[in-house]
Amino acid sequence: MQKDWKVSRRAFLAAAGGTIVSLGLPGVFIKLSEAEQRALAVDIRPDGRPRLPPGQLAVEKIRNMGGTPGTATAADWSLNIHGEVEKPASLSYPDLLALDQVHITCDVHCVTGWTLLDSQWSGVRLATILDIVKPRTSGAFIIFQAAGGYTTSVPISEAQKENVILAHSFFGERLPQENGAPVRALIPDRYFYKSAKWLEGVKVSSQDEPGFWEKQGFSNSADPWKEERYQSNQ
Ligand SMILES: Nc1nc2c(c(=O)[nH]1)N[C@H]1C(S)=C(S)[C@@H](COP(=O)(O)O)O[C@H]1N2
Ligand SMILES: [Mo]
Repeated sequence: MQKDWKVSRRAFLAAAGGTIVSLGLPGVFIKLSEAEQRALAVDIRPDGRPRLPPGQLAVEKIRNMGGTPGTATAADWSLNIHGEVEKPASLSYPDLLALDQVHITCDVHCVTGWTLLDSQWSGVRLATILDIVKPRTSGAFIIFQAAGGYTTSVPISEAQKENVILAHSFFGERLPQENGAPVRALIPDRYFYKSAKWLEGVKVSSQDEPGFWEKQGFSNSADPWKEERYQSNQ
């Protein structure tokens, strides 16, 4: 896996190409890739962590990373929230829109090495939904269940953070199909494989359940700033 990572990173660098950009000094132009340009333009987050986690390169546009798409539309989508909860619930798309809406601007970090800075998402905090279903004290993990059997998980404490949302919109438009329409999870501060597209269920569980990528050796904690890409790194 380490080997694959190096190969794909090299291919990625080659694909990023080079453009002439101004660094803001009059008359001074330096040849930089767009990715390097963006990396230079940003530095430290309000929480003190570097804007670009180690080993990541910024990209200008979200990359479609594939997966088994769902077939649900906004008209027939429903989200099953179940497991270790006092009040299991099923939410329709209109139900989701009727809850408190949040608009967040955040960076997302794919484990293959790209980071999209300042992406804009709208949706509902997962914490808002958990308040409705009332997790039991035994509920320690959130298992995200998506179309085609894709799953991923985080501890419930992680899922309740303010910037963890179920997103229906991206840059002010309904989420494109390839990015997980009608609704995907968004966990900005974990590698992007923790953000399940084409979301169908949220299970509150007393036990963790290794997800689709986690079972294949990717990190379960997936912290980009600790560069937790693979299980062997932990
Ligand atoms: N259902 C589902 N969700 C998924 C995936 C997937 O294959 N299926 N891939 C994950 C990975 S590895 C990444 S990087 C992001 C990619 O999201 P994007 O295609 O919108 O860029 O989705 C994550 N969520
Ligand atoms: Mo990814």
